[in-house]
Amino acid sequence: MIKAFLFDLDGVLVDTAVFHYKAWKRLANQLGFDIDEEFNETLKGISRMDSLDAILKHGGVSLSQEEKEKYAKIKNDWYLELVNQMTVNDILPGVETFLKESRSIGIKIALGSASKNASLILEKTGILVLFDAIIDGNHVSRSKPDPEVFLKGAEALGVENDACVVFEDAYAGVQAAKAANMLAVGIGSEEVLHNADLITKGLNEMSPSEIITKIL
Ligand code: G16
Ligand code: MG
Repeated sequence: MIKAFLFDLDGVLVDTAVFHYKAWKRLANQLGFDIDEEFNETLKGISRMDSLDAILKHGGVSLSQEEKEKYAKIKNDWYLELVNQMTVNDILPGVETFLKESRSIGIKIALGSASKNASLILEKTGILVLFDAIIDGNHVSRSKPDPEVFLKGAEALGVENDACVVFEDAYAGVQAAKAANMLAVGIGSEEVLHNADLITKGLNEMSPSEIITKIL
């Protein structure tokens, strides 16, 4: 029996990838090189410091740990300028209805995100109150595909792992869900998310009850 839904943030509930991209691009430009959208795809779901390492490698730049921390903070300040302008209009289509319907049929809800800014984003978009637990980049030490973020989510909700469904837009996120012995709904294309148990284009495509019926 399905008792809980665990949601990734970026790409499932909101589209903050474009803000990350703008801020990372600005940083790369300041360091004398550029990144494009194709490269940005490889950063989805990856933690802030791991993203910075990948970007510096891409630009052929090497920095000390101290400099890296300085630049990660600069990028995050630029990113937060964009996040602070977010409103309820920045939630992806169908998200609010999906969360409310899930709650109304007794499903518990947790967030499982790599972002350290997750609570702020949920608050700005008005959906924080719909969550029973928030597990984000401040609570985990290992990035997806490690299952840590989802295992902690199930634990916080008091639900067995095999009674959880994870909603993810990244291949590594689906891998994390499977490693946690959970079911996974891939949000996006079949090409990328072929490791998911069920694939849909967005939370506006299927109701929570339909997801539960189809995935079992
Ligand atoms: C998100 C994004 C990543 C970002 C990470 C950390 O992951 O997809 O691009 O690097 O969070 O974000 P922050 O710098 O805010 O801590 P997720 O797991 O929500 O898809
Ligand atoms: Mg994501």
